[in-house]
Amino acid sequence: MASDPMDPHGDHNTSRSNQGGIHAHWMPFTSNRDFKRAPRILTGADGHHYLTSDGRQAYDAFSGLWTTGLGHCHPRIVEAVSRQIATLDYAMSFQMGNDKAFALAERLTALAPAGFGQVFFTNSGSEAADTALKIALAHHHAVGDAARTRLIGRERGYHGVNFGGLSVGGIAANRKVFGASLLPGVDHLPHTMDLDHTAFCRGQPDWGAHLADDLSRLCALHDPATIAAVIVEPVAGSTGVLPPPKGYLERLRELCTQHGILLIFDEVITAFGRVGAPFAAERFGVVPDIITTAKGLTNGAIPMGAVLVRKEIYEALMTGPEQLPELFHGYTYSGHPVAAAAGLATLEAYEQEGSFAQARALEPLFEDALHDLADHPKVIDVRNFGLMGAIELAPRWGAPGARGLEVHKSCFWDEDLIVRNGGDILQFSPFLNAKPDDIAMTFDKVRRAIDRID
Ligand code: PXG
Repeated sequence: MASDPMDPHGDHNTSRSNQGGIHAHWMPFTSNRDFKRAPRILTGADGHHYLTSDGRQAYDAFSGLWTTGLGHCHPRIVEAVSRQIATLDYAMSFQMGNDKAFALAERLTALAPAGFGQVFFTNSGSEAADTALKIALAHHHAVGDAARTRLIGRERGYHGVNFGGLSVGGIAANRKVFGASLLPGVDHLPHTMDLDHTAFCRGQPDWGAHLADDLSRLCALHDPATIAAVIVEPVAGSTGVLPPPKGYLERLRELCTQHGILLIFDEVITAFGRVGAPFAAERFGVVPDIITTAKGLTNGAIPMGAVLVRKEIYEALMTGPEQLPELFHGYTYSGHPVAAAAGLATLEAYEQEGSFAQARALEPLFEDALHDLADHPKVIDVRNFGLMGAIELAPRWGAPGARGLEVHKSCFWDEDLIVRNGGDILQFSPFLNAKPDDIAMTFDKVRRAIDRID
């Protein structure tokens, strides 16, 4: 066994659970005991590759965690962050401001669909979800509609892990332990996947727009005058890429408008080129009232999230005594100058490199390469939209999630490839500027890895 626990090369099947160096870190969304037997540790990155602790270059087929569309250690972002941290490392965000946060907010609203006038900064997508829900409630309160307190999410939805986002989220494994402590007054729309109708669909399925009509049922059940907001991901991401059925988002928008319900798009994944446009709202031609985002806002380099709101929402809240905050909400690090500098450099890079158009042009090639795996006997579905893709494996009998994790590990150890698995669903998030050959190489490697496991 290698003596250095950070260098697992060559003996990754052996137990190292008693060694020093890897115990203290309780890893998020990770099978800790399994991981610590053979840690997969990254120590560097450059462009489209990571450096592993055992000295290998691994191709990143997940762009960080849907975060890093421009590639790792982008020179423009590295430079902006380095300069900013040496100029203004931190500035109080309450009753004070910093120049970079204002500049980023202006730039972000200019990129957003028409009518979005303000941005509230957070540090993550989870905080953005909870902030958006609170803004929706505060808005109704401010306009004299305080009975609207109910929040509607969707089955299989993911809006982070804080109590608000978790409550409207619909991934059972994330919720079940927290039971009665989730928010009251929350209901869920059905998710939009049914393999009988949608399996191996390329892009948006033709089937499923009618599932948006379930909002009418919830309105009838709860009284629409009690519903504050509906929150959905335009393309559900972490549940394993569920593109919206054709006409679905349009129908949801219609129903929300009809009943005075605010529509929130969680664009933590789908913004900044991931679906070939600045925001999925633009790609689908459906404009919500509130947009949350994070990840690609800073190319993943510094944590930051944001909530964009339509002008009327902000304006409705600009009431009350002028010496007091209009919204009693905020984070110590809201609009952090270093994160804002990273955000500005990222948005400049997207513009200068034409990243959104670049991503859009890659879609057909990515779709073809992904769907090449459709014939594999262990594959039960392939789904995609924009540069988001998923391959769903048939679970091994009695061991759900085992195949997915084994493919992830085999890609890492045997193929020098980083692939994300959520249970038995493999997820793909190519760089906005991925090379066509690398997309082809990715799926050759994935096929070999799927072949290799039982
Ligand atoms: N909303 C959406 C739509 C997300 O995808 C969050 C909120 C939460 O963001 P933070 O920054 O608080 O993590 C996310 C995060 C996956 C995966 O495997 C995706 C996320 C998180 C963990 C795993 O696809 N997205």
